Amino acid sequence: MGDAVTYSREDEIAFITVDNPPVNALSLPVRQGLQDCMRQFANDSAAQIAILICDGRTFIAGADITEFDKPRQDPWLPEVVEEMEACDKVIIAAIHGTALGGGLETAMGCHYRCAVKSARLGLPEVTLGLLPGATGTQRLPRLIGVKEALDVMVSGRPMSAEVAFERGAVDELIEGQDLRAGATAYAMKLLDQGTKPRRIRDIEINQEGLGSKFFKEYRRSAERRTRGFFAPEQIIKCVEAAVTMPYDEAVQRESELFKECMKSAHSAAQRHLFFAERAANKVADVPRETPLREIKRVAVIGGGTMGGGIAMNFANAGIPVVMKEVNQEALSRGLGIIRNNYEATVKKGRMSSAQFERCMDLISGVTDYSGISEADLVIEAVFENMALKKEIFGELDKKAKAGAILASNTSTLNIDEIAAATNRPQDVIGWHFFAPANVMTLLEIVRGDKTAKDVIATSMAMAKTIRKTAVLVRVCFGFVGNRMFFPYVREAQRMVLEGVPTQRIDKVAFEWGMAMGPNAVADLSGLDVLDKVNNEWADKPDDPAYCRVITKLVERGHFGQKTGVGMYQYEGRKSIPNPEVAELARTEAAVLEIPQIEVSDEEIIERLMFSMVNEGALILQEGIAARPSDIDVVYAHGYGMPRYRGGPMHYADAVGIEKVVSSISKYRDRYGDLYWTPAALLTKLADSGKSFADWAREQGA
Ligand code: T1G
Repeated sequence: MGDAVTYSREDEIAFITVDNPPVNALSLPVRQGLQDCMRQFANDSAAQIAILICDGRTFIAGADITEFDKPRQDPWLPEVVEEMEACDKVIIAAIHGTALGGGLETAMGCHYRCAVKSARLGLPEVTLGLLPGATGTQRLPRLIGVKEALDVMVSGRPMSAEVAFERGAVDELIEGQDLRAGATAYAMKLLDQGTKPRRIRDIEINQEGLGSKFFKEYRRSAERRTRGFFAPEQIIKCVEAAVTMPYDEAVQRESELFKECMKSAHSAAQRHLFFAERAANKVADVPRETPLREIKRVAVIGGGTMGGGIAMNFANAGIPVVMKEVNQEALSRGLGIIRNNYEATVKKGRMSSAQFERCMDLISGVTDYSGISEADLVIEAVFENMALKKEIFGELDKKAKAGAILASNTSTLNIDEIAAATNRPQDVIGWHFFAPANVMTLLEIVRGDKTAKDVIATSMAMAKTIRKTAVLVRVCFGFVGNRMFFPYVREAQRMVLEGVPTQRIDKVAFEWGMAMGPNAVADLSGLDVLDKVNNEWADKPDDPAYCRVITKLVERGHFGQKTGVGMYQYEGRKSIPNPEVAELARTEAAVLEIPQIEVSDEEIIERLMFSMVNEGALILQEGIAARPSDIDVVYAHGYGMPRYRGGPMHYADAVGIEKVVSSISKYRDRYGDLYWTPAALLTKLADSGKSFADWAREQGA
């Protein structure tokens, strides 16, 4: 392994080249190397100008996140950036791939920036619960304006090179992909023009539009978008300092606030999810080099809400997709829903008409199995009924081409049983999308006992192609997400029976950070759907109180949002408490002899979250999920759990496994063993003072 950073010179142009695969992160050797090479340039009288450039697929993608939990080692990045800027000879940053976080801060320490058009530039630290801690909060507002800089940092979304150029963050766009040649030409141009170093720290902040209310207004708009997150407010404070303080003082302020973010539980959770999402891609028994099956055409069986959303994912990725429905009327309805969805996106300006036309052209419809035989991947998305799914897979076995992947969008049913309806169980796999399927990023991929490794590898890779975060799980009722969701809803329902108002339970869950409370989610998913799933559940607990209120509401034809009445009453999208529920709960509680009790907010959270964690531990014991962090990815991407909680298993580690077990035991003492027997894994971890993260490390997961 050569030096992470090397110095070379061609005539009067010096090259400072970073080579630290996979993403040129600013690890200690890179920071040290940058400082050394910069000093070499400063002292190299033959070198008139320098180009900072990176080998590999990207410019510097930020600080090395793996170093964050280790003691600080100098040189620290802000120092390197300041020293680079202070150089009295011009340094140009030549950018390809991504210049992110500390990478863009380093580039802003340079005097000029050039980039290929495919490059992206951003400060995504907020996605890690952090802020740009190497002068980024001071430099970007000077370069592109306060509002634009705040938007980039608070959203965490990168700019394209062209937008960065328009805004002044990039000085030269390189035509074509030969960055080195383009950067060299740009350097020559600057030399010819006798260009001097331009230091961003010396640029005055453009105060235009920054009236007295600017930050107040910005805070209000940001609050709505980043509810509950710690870091966005710290970023706003840094930019406020940039506008009101001298540069060096404001940099000091940035450094203080950076430290606060770094030690926050939020950042620990969000960094955990960063690595959890990347780990979820790795399947222990499916080697990275497993050859993938080619997916050029896709078919979707069922053009309902899920089927339509699924089809859109492939059209969005430029893959032709044929959608099958039982008759023309149903097909027209399905295609109509797709068209409406796209038109709504165009209206919101998030899609051009050309893109709209392109996607619609890629989606076709049939009412028989013609066209299915050309598909490399067939996804069944019909009603949640085993007999119907088996019938369809029997048909697909006859009609689909050899080697086609046969996937089911079932959300609970047994993939092995579905696969047994074919003569090619090795080609059968579960692809569990979440509603709305064209929006939700989670894809639970369910491997059956006979699913072939290349089918698994191809499915995981295709998930990336359609911009989904895939988590591989094994077969059990409800897989990972729904299986853990059942106890969550169960406890919410039990508390309603015990006299806790529906809206209070939801308010506590919402303030804890959930996108919606359990009762509101039940109404959104459809009480009839939940009730049907409960009744199909072979291992449903023998408990008459189990989701009793839902069962009773369904008997009265109240299915939630879709009927306007459920756990809440709905006036349009507005929900108001449904007095019928409290009445129903009192009546049923009396019949079931369930005492009305006082419940604290802490107990509400404990029962909702720890019932899930306990089920999560059972899932790990059974090997349904490969690692605790996979479960966290499922909940962050599929169930509206805020990233600053890190997912249920990380949350349990943050609370402390001993605390989780002692609370579970407390509820067992009150309710008995049926639901509240701590999982063996939990007890073992508590007894050994360990966490799920420790367990995962020991498993090598
Ligand atoms: N540090 C360490 N490892 C990193 C890394 C980083 N910054 N970025 C990526 N990796 C690893 C990743 O774990 C994976 O490892 C491999 O690289 C490929 O990544 C002071 C404090 C650049 C857009 O937030 O967004 O700078 O799994 O699978 O899909 O202000 O990685 O192969 O073992 O994601 O092509 C700010 C984070 C840091 C950018 C490429 N920077 N990275 O995506 O590959 S904080 C970021 C990304 C900071 C300063 C602050 C993406 C990518 P493995 P990958 P990809």
